[in-house]
Amino acid sequence: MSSHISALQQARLGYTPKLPKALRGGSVGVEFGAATAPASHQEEIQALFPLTYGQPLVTITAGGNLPAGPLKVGVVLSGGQAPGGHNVIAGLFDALKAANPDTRLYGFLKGPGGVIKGKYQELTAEIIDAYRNTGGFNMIMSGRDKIEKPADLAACKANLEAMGLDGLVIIGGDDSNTNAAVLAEYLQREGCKTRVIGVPKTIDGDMKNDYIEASFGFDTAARTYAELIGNICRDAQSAVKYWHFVRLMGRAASHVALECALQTQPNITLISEEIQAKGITLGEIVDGIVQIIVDRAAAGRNYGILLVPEGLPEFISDIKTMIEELSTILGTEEEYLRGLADHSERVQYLESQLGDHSARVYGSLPADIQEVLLRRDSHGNVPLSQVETERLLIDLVSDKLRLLQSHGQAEAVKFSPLGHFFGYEGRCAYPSNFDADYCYSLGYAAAQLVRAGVTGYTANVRNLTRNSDEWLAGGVPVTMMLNMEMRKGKPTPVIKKALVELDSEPFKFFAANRESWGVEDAYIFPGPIQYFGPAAVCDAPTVTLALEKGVKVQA
Ligand code: FBP
Repeated sequence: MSSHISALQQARLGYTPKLPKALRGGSVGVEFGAATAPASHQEEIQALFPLTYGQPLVTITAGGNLPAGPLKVGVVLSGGQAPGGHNVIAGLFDALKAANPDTRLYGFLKGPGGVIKGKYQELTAEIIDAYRNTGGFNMIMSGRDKIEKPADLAACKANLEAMGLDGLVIIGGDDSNTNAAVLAEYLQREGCKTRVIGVPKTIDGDMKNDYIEASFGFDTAARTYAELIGNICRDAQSAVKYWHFVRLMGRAASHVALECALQTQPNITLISEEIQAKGITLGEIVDGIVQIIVDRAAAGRNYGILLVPEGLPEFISDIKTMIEELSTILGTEEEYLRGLADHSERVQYLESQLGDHSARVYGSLPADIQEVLLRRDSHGNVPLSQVETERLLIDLVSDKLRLLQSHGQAEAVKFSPLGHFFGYEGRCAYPSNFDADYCYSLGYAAAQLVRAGVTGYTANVRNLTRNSDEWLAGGVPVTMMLNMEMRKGKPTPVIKKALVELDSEPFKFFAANRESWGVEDAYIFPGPIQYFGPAAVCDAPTVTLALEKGVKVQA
């Protein structure tokens, strides 16, 4: 790391994250609740996780006496970056060292692949101190490998045993926490002493349920994008000549787009889950956008802001079907396709293999999007962050407006569109105070779960809309959050992704207000994240979390 650091980084290194009361004292204990079960597929899940199924919820309490012997613990960052990851590691380190200064913490390098390959580094106070309250995962880096195949599980076990690890903390999203459960069960079955604890991470905000109120990183990422969107709203109002189409990261769920809409009140926000629920087609989406553009032009406003979630393509029924058909073709013929001479040969071949409607949908897309749709990541997902949906919408809206104008309609419209994508910009921002505190507390909680000797749990911290004094820390058994879903044609246990619910308070609030945000300018300008200052400016939770917890919010 460079020896020259910014003034803000210097100041943030000295920030002391807030901890829940129960985690602050010298001695802590755990309380076990009643046995748990997943909401569905109980028998299948029990059969797959006979040893870790049904474990009780854990609450961490002040004043207990968890074992204080020296431990060896590993930590790994998995998947996409999310602000606050370094604070999870710092919280873990501080809690372990507070319990016993001889405990040692090891960071596996470049994600779960580091556990499989046995690549790690001991994390000392000197290393940790340089990363406190900073964004990014660069302390030990991340990766998207999955610990899943029998050979990978066996390699992990061999490495964990060789290192003599008592615990492994996996910081990741729904897939990585599912993997943590698979590894926990496997290690227990094999008689390996390493217990596995997950920590809920993802800027997408889709790892949440009754026990996990938010995934870390969502707060900071959404605020970073909201600042930029607010700035663009102000620019649009000043220049009065551009329509900005902004795509926002979030592989599947639209939580990021919804939160940004709630923070900034732009003219149009598409919510994928609503589009899917109502079976809205791409043509209908375009018509809806054009209508607002025409109405604003009639009111003398040839400018505006539209937010589109990254995950949208997979929520439009005909595109979703087409992507599924492509996945099936890729499953058996990827090599043949890659061997074809060029793009047009690939398109020709695919059009002959896809169903009629899917072939038409695929054929209608721009060449660069057609190519991205042929890629898959290690989890079998289309890399949607590379699909320029905002540009596709701009093209389709422009075509529609031209058509209307050729019929003498929409004459007041002057449409000058600009496209933006806000994604990677938000994933490594300095964590907001909320994320800095939340992550540090999660790390602290994970350490107590390792000390308590439990395995197959995700650390949780609840009561997040209250003062951090009142936050409650503990652990939720991963098996309790699992359900069975079809993955690569096979029923597979996975943590259910939390999508935007149309009957949730955040969506209802948005739906009740969006009409007035369309034609009028009701923009809100949140400005940059503030790290020092009054709590109302620096420590507030997201609007999504506030509404979910019944806190009153003003439009
Ligand atoms: P995680 O689910 O691993 O946290 O990653 C989320 C995400 O940031 C998505 O929003 C985005 O689609 C994806 O990662 C991008 O992946 P990559 O970092 O591999 O380009």
